[in-house]
Amino acid sequence: LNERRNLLTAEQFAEVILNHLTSSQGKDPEHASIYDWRMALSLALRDQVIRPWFASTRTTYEAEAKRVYYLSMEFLVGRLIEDVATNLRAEDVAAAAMRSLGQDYGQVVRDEPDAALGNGGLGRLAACFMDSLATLGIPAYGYGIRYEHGLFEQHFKDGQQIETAENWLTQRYAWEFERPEVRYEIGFGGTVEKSGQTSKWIPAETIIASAYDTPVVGWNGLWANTLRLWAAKPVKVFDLDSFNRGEYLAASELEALARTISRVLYPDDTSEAGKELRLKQEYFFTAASIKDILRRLDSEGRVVRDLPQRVAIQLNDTHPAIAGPELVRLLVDERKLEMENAIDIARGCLGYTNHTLLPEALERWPEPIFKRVLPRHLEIVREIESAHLKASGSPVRILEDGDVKMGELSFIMAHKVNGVSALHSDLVRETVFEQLNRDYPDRILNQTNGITPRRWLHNCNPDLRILINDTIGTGWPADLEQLEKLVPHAQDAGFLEAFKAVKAKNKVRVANWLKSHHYIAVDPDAMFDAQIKRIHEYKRQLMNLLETVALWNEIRDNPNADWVPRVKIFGGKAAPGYVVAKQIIHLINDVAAVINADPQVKGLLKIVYPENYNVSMAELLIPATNLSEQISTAGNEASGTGNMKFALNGAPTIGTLDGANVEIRERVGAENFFLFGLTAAEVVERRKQQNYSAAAIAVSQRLSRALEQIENGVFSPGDPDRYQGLVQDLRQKDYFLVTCDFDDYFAAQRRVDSAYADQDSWTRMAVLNTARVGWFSSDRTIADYAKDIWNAHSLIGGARQ
Ligand code: DL6
Repeated sequence: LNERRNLLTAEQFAEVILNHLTSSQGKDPEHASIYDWRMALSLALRDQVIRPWFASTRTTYEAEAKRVYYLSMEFLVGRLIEDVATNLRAEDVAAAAMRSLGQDYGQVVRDEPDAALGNGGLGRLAACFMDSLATLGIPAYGYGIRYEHGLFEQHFKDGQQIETAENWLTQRYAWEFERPEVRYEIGFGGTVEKSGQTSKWIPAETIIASAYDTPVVGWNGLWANTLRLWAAKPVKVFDLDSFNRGEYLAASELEALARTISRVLYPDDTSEAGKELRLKQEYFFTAASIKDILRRLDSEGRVVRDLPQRVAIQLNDTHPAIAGPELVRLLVDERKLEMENAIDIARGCLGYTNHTLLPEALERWPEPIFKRVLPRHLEIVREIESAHLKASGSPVRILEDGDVKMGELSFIMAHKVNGVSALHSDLVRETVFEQLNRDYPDRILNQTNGITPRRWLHNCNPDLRILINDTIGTGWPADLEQLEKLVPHAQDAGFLEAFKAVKAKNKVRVANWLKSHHYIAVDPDAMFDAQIKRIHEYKRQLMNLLETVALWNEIRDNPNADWVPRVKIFGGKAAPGYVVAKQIIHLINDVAAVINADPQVKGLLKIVYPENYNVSMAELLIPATNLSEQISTAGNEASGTGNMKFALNGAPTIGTLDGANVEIRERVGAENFFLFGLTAAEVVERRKQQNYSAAAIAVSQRLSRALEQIENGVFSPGDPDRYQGLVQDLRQKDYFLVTCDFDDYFAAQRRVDSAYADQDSWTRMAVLNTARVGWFSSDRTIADYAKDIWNAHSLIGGARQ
């Protein structure tokens, strides 16, 4: 296996880079820009992936191994240079080669734009899973959409979020290979022709799905899988007749229309977009992927009966739920199988992961839209529904109230359904799929999320990596639970000092970056307290902000008390159409402007909110953070993965018993976690009470004062009524129980202050967080999916260590 790695010396690697600079970029070193150097470096690294990539494909064919297909609307990949270099174990060689060419390796690495083909947790999880599938040597493809514009760029104008289009493809993407020969026709609309028992769909409109492949190499360069992204193209590129008539726009219309399908990532991860275009996007990439899977099966000389033995298809949420009906359609209409047999075969392949309980995020398509876009699929959904009703006697329907319910469809078409943390999976069983769980009692299982330790410790925190390597050896990136070996070192004063020094250095790095990129000065000796994630009411950035205002008041009331200096860091984007979330952003910036300008709290409290939070920003901020804010209303955060990243990098959590927080706390120890707030069961009970928010506000003088300040315009003097609506909602409704958890949260924050004041014990706590969260490696998650859902196997066995 090791022969798959083509270990070059720095001199040899420099030569490869120079070759690419001249032959691929057409530049000589004297005239090359940083972009040229980055492309040359990336292409040189990509070259090194080819050997393991080809070898992995060959091994998979020879072993006749089962393949995993991960279907996801989102892959939030981020930058790749460091990822590829370290997985190839070539980071030192690459850095030395660039140095020898007179280039600053770090600067070139940072020049790479983030591939932002995702909104948040769900998309980043998919990217971590791709890394782990390759590291474990499990044959797999990721299938998604090659969006021309990734997640929008966020700017602040007068404190308000402004969105502009993201343009990652205006530069060439170094990592991908275009596959013009891999193309499928994808239809929409039209009619269904019947002839006896057979049906044939005649689409009204057809576009082409065209493949672009990015190899994904795993740790040690032993295995590489493929991320295959589909771009939409027209069947006929250009209409010459129109052009010749002088109708220039009409001549290109076909192309523009087709390309619309893969043009933009929907910037909303929690609510069904309600757009026909979104349904078309979902069908587009799912149908292309299913055709590709069947083509590969055919090429191996297999028959469709073999599908469940050869193929595991995982649906990343309901977005690719149409995979079930599409596979059934192809099996029945084209391969002439019986309907029930086709449904069973499809179910044998499909697994479905649920990522949210929020009702607005469980997709439903109005039947008229569904029928207009996918008329044959609607018929098949009816067949699936009646087969389910007949087999189970269940009252649960897929078609209800004029909608096609994609959650129910996914559940019924999957042989396994999983939640993403223990609590979430329990709630999936007890709430959204309560009846279906009774109908199919063994179908739901839990797979707690994980994160790749390569990106989220090894690469983003180089000084901690070195300290850990020096302390327990280098086996941990492939076996993260080895971090447990750090536990005894939590008693070692020398180790604690070194650990603290790493954190201090990372904080200086962030302070310098804030100064140079955002013109904000922060004191690196203050506690860095971070809440970085999408802005959503259930995540309760508003509660964090209210606590900040209350703390500001207390500091001003008692300026001579022993305050622990804090920098509150916020980061995150709001969906462009989510009005309340955008108001929260505005308020954070307004509060920041007032507090940061107040000389009375100077040096004690500061709010920073760098714009355009993305994966790369997370990689910078997480290693520098002291306190991780995971404060969602219990029962709402399916898992969280930021919580794992912070703990791994030595930031204890202040949090509720929500999502994976529960399991993180169990592992790091209750004494190393700042718990507060209502439990999920208590949340349900509290919501049944009358006027619960008014009652909570009435007993909290601190909260009342902060709310009054906000509603009276203390933070928006030029527009004093700006936040009346926001505060009124808290007073009258407060669905996410900000007011009910506020006092307990404030008290937990003061426990944090006291704990932080004792730096030795704080650092011990931080070390124990790092040492005990190894279980949250996505390698463990993927190994469990492979065993419990996919029945897929590693083809590199123990060699990955
Ligand atoms: O499972 C990945 C991630 C979880 O960690 C988050 O807790 C959850 O909010 C997120 N869910 C979504 C919802 N998208 N949809 N549909 O992004 O998934």
